[in-house]
Amino acid sequence: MNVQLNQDSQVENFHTDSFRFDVLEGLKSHPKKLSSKYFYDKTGDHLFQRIMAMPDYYLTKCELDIFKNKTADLARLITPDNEPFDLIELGAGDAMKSTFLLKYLVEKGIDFTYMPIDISGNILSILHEKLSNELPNLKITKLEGEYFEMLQKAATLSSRRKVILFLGSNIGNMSLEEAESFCRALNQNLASDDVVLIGFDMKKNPHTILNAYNDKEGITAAFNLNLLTRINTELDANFNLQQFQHYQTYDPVSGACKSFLVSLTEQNINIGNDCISFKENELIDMEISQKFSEEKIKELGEKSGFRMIGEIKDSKKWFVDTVWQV
Ligand code: AVJ
Repeated sequence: MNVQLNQDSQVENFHTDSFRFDVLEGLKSHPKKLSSKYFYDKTGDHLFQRIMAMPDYYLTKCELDIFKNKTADLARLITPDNEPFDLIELGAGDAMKSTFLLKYLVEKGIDFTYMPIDISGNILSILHEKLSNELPNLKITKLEGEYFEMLQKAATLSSRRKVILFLGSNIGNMSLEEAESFCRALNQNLASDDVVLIGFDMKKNPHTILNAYNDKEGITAAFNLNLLTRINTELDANFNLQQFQHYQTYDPVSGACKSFLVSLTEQNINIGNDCISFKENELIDMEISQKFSEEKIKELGEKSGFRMIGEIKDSKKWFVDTVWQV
């Protein structure tokens, strides 16, 4: 019991140390920057649920349309011969969309193991519980940790062909350069004939995109500001949320949809023993949600060493799930 507690608190310290390091490094850069991967604490998870429920946030609805209504097409692309394989999902969360695919594959009697990867052991336990109830015949192996470490672990657990799911336009949270090195690393961590299915949000009417991220209710603003609250509680800081304002942009040429926080006054913020100064109207670069053209997606796949297998769009053609093979 003691040992267990001790290990947990060491893991806890390790997380806090890298969070503190990244926050301070980001806020000491020019322009100031925070990573959107830290948005998802308990409040952040809840706010993202509310974002997904907003009528203007079309992304989840579009990809759900694909997984619900084009399941057989998806299955045919990822398992054309119905040979046994492992289905690995990066950042599985509640697997709301992929559950439609899992159900279809189980009902067809295809031999596969679902391996959700998530950094949150808590989320994985909840997911495991939910799926064991809904699909008692589904084989599940939980992989708790970082994507690439867990991909390597998956390779040691079984030698079956791997299918990797990376859904929800999570790839959009990387700059185009980061996305390219991520895809290249993915390619290098897989074996030949393995496939990846990646969800991309496509360029479309710029108003539609901006509206998805610039809601009048201020939920997206709260989602951004919550990271300051998280820094206050976890890193002993004193951000005053009244003194920061959310600002959203979309550049239809580059496809970069970006969010910033604007400092409304000149102010000094303490973070533990460090102090960060803000000028009036100084920005913190918070998040990128990159939108893609057909050409960019093709270029990304080719540059990272994949072969195009197929793609499925939702009925509005706003979102695409693309399948690439190593
Ligand atoms: C979870 C990364 C897909 O970028 O659209 C939603 C996060 N940010 N509203 C996105 C988000 C603001 C979302 N992803």
